[in-house]
Amino acid sequence: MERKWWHESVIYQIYPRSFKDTTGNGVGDLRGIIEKLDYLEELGIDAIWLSPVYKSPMDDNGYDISDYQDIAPEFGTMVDMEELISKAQEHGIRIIMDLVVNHTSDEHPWFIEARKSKDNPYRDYYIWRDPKDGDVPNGLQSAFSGSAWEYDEETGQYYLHLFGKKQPDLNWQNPKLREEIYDMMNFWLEKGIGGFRMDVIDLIGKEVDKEITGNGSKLHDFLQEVNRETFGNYDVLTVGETWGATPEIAKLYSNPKRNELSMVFQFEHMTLDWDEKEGKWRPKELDFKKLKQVLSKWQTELKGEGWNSLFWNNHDLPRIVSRWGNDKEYRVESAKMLATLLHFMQGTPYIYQGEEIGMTNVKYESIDDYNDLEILNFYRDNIKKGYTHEEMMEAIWKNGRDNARTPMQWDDTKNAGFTTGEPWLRVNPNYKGINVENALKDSDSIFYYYKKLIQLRKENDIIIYGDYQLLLEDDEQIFSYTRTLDDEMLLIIVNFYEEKVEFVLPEEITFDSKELLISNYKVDEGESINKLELRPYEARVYKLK
Ligand code: TEU
Repeated sequence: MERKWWHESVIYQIYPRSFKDTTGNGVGDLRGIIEKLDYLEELGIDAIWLSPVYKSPMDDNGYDISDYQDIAPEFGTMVDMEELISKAQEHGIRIIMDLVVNHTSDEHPWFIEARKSKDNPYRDYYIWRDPKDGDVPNGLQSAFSGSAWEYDEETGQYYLHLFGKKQPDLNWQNPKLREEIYDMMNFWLEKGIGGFRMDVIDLIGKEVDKEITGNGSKLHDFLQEVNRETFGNYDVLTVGETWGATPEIAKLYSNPKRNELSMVFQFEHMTLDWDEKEGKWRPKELDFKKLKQVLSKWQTELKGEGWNSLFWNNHDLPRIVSRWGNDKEYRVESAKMLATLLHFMQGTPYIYQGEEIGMTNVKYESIDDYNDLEILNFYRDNIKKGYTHEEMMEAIWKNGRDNARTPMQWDDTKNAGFTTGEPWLRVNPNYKGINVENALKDSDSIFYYYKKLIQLRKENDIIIYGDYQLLLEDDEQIFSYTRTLDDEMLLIIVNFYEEKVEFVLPEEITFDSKELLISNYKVDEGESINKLELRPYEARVYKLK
């Protein structure tokens, strides 16, 4: 495959509402991001995936857009946005905009028009159906609880919303709508952005009457058209949020020959501790061997024919150090271990704000301390069904999206230095210890470990292009793999758990010289690696020749 800048980049995701407030209104803003560009440059990232900053009633914190070509006043102005794009560029950082075009807000002028009458010119921008036997048209469900159909009194029809009621789905079958979207995308591309992260893009080909939502038959035709009409003419990164992708499907999106997207962002590894039927609200124990299988499958099956994202976190997922690490005695060690495991794989790594300082999940007792629409709907509907408050909170503590959305912890002053006002969501009480200021003072911090991982990627082509091979497939505790390019090999060894464990180097791995690239404990460089006792969450990477 032809080399692209985004093969070699590390992306940092910002959830602007929670990053840095400069006005004292309790909500993060664009000037806050501009203020922290030095910090991000120090970390070494190449691009920011900016969660939505467009005008929005904020029912889903910006994933419900009412004007694609304006900035939400709580985040700033278009002038701030242009300044962010150009200042970021001076720091060597590109801005990837979040593109939410599966749906708009119900306060978008298109929807306000569309709902006026059945013959309104905008009616067909959305998806309307007649009632069936006095009830919803079919069984499609909203990701945020209940039916995906909402009755509209005025015109006597239902509209579709695969997410919240205030997020009506757009009708991509309508060429006029597609053209408007392309104009809007070109407006942003002309401003010099570095690309798009495309929200739930696998849903735009939906075939409503067949109850098909993901991977509809016209999905890839649409994406080829989007590419041709918009970003195909620019050297940008496009990443599709594709929940339902298999490696085969991922190649359709991301094989460069097909002119669709740069890469997929898929979740197979992140749903392994969810119940098959009931999903994340009924979590189960992680099957570690399955995790090895799934991550390895994605490494080998895309090889040369597609490109994947590498991530443990985003604004919808709980904090990885609390989820699969240990956020108490081994917070630092386990955060570094998880980072090591991921950052030596092939793909483009994404770091979610706060991950680089090992921010953790939160446990608030009262549902009133939560904000997320998905959490609140889940709580309300299940309390109605007879579940207890305690049962609901257990589930929310584990997998609720607000775990990722508590304000960024900058220092140990009030509200973690995030705001001088009242934060929109309570700051995690552990901010006195876990914050950026502390991390920057400590050369052994998680922050400097991430910095080093990013640097190593810049200095070693093997991390980007090397062949992947899983070792010790059946081991219940160790995740080990190699990457190979020409006469070089990287050997990655991690103990995924707290118990000590013995690592025995497989006989097929031979070498003349070894160099320790990174580790999360002090290691005697001369130590033989034929047999090692791995400490709790120990991670090491060797370069072998
Ligand atoms: O997420 C899509 C999505 O499927 C999630 O909402 C998912 O159902 C849930 O988080 C699983 O826990 C994207 C955005 O990332 C999310 O923030 C938005 O709420 C959603 O789309 C709607 O735009």
